[in-house]
Amino acid sequence: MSARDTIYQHDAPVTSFVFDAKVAAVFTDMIERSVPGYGSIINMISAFAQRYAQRGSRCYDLGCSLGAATLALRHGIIEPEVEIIAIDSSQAMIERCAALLREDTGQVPVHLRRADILDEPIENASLVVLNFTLQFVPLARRQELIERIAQGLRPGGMLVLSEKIHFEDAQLNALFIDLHHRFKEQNGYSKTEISKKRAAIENVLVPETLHAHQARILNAGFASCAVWFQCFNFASLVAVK
Ligand code: GEK
Repeated sequence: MSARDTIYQHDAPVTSFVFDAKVAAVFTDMIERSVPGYGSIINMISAFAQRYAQRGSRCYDLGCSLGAATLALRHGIIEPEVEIIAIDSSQAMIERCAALLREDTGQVPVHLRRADILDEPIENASLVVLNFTLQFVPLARRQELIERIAQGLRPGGMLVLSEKIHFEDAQLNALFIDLHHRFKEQNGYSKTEISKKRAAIENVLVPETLHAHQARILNAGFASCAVWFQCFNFASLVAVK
């Protein structure tokens, strides 16, 4: 069982959010209590892997954290000779992820790398997962990353992109932020914890509109793209090359 996230229960001044050892130690609890639909999205990544992982290809989990999506891929893949490349830039995440992978009995090989996903080649891919990672990539680098993913995918390959999203309509944007905060309160976070976390991720997690994501994906060379999951200001898209 994952340790409980109490990071913002303390009185220390709020500093910019980083994926350090403290966050890695409570990450599963944090993301499950903070992201509506996270469990469903992880489950469905297995279903996408079952259908889209091609024989002799690679599946990538970019920004893998503790490897929840990596494990979903690993247990969904049915084709032979597939390997998974799981990448995260946080040393603390990689260490914990490696320990969790050692406990898993899945047979698909997983290559875990500590690296910046902006520097890593994407090659011979049939399925690429960006599960709540692009939102942390500098805005100016997002297009080139999605283009490199499109280039590294085989024909018929798939990108799964999950993100916190922003709405152009100010009223709806405020409504969904409010409903998200209510979701967090229902999951045991206090109003103070919620507002401290919000301040900490300001300018670290930069959400965009669904329209901006779809336009970027299609500009990058994907043939089609659709939203397959949404709850308030959290959405997941699939794009096929
Ligand atoms: C999950 N996908 O459980 N290069 C590599 N890693 C990065 C980069 C980068 N440029 N930027 C951020 N990260 C996971 C959850 S969490 C989402 C992903 C969240 C990593 C960062 O270190 C962190 O582990 C992860 O992306 C984002 O399905 O915390 O909301």
